[in-house]
Amino acid sequence: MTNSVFDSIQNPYLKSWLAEVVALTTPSKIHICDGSEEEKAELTKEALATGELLELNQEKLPGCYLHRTNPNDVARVENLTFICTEKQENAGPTNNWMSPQEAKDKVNEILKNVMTDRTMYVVPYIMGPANSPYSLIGIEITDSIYVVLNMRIMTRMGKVALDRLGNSDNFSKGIHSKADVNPDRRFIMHFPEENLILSVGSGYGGNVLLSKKCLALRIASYLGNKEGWLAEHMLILGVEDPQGKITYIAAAFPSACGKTNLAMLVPPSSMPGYKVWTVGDDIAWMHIGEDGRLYAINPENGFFGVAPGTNSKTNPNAVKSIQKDTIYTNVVLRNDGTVWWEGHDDTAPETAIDWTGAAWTPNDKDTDGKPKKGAQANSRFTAPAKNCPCIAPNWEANEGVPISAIVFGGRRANLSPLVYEARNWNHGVYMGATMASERTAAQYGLQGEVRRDPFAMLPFCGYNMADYFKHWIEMGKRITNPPKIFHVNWFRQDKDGKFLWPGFGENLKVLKWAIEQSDKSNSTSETAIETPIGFMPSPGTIDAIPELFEVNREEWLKEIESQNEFFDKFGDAFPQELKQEQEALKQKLTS
Ligand code: GTP
Ligand code: SPV
Ligand code: MN
Repeated sequence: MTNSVFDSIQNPYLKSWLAEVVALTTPSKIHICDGSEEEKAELTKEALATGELLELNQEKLPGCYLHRTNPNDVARVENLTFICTEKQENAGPTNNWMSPQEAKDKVNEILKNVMTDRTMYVVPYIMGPANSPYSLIGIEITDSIYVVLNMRIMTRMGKVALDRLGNSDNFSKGIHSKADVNPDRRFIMHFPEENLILSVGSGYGGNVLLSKKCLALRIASYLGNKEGWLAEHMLILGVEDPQGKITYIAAAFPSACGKTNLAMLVPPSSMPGYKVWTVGDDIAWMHIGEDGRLYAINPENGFFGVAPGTNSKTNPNAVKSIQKDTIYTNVVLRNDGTVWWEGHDDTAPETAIDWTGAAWTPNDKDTDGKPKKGAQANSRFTAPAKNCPCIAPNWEANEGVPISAIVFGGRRANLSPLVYEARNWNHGVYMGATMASERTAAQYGLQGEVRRDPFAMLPFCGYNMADYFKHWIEMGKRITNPPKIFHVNWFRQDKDGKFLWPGFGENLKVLKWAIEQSDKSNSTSETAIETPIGFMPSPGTIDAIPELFEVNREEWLKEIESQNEFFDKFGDAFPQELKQEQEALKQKLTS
């Protein structure tokens, strides 16, 4: 049955692996994706026929479709995500671990004959610009058209990837099946030692677009540690100043904490002549260049962004990016065939269809009496990067862009000031390692609870995080011309729970200070003062209320205790360098 399809595949390694997966999953049909427009049209038609996609108003939103996931399947499942290394210690204390054999047995039982009545799609893809030396190739096998159409936006997919692969065996293998979308039979398994990913029982974003969190972060971070580079949960942007000089920044914030917003920032009217260019909004792969600087590429080809809160005030460039060729997931469907969500430009429609497909009005109440939301809190859009009006002209540069500043941030109602600068690389690594944030809807769990999320990588590090911290320290020794490192917090609140900082476009004022600091060989000057936690803007340098810069010594000493609860998990593997940074901070706070 499969001969003619397999004939189009020359690569012997791919051929034999496909044969294995076909024998296991016994699909009724096989489709090797070429990435063409005709293929897109054909698959879209099929998805519309089955209801997997709903057509939106093609006049107002050309090329746009809506998808609804199973209500039991609306976010990443960290509790069902595993790192399956031979030795448990290589997964470390922050990852769920399962032995590779046990994991495969579990998943293969679910994959057995799972595609009997389904088509198996083979999705070849490149992460990174098609000709970049830093790009990686993956093959995702899936039984979901939604996945294929999303991968088509999020990666360089189809013939281009097979061509680049040639006869090499150097590709990441991924198998995905929605199976019966049953949370009890849902697993996202990673085998970094084999460059293999197995995902079953889900149809949602980060669980199933295996290019993204699974390959570009979990597997890639493992490879980066082995090969001497960094795979990070970071946006990449360029700030152009009025003289036309562009400075590139990479920034790590946890999920749903403002990466897409910052990456597409529109300068406030108080900063004429400035412009922000987007290179990436979620993932950065960073290598050391010949000049000793750190260079970043965005491995992705699109944005899988949070819909709620996206409007012309918060993110006009995202709004413009999602007017065509966009797949919406779990948002409200209006009567005119357009979409809506909480925090949209338009006021709520009087009547509409909510994300579950049920009739909805903004007056509806949940069982707890609170207003019932029309869009799922983690509803998303998938949009091509080329739709973005501020996409950097060089965003696909093979060598990447040189990074002058690295910014860490979290969602902290208290404690953390608007911005502070690390004293040196290792202090910066300590700042990344001690990141914490309030939980958002991007993952299951108690919303709002503060949890430690080092480098915004807690859910995405494919190996022992103690080794990850060491890798960052080691990289610092090799980067002869390092970026400066900063920590920001857009989310500090007053006693009534009101944000103290306006955020969004205003954040550029903070980036401007960081860029100016990065240009200086010596951080203290008229524009910066030294505090126990690092350098901060001198009073008046950034136009912001003084509370945003408060450093409460008692709270910080408590923070150190909480950091230790986390650090202690790593035992002896935890790097001494970070303990020394913490000791130095403690001394400064108590002297
Ligand atoms: P992932 O795609 O999950 O990795 O997340 P992300 O970091 O790209 O998140 P995104 O930019 O979509 O942030 C979404 C949430 O952060 C929305 O609720 C925004 O309103 C909020 N947000 C972003 N920037 C700011 C800011 O400067 N201030 C405040 N108060 N909220 C912000
Ligand atoms: C995140 O949760 O950090 C995301 C969305 O970027 S997902 O791809 O679903 O992981
Ligand atoms: Mn993310």
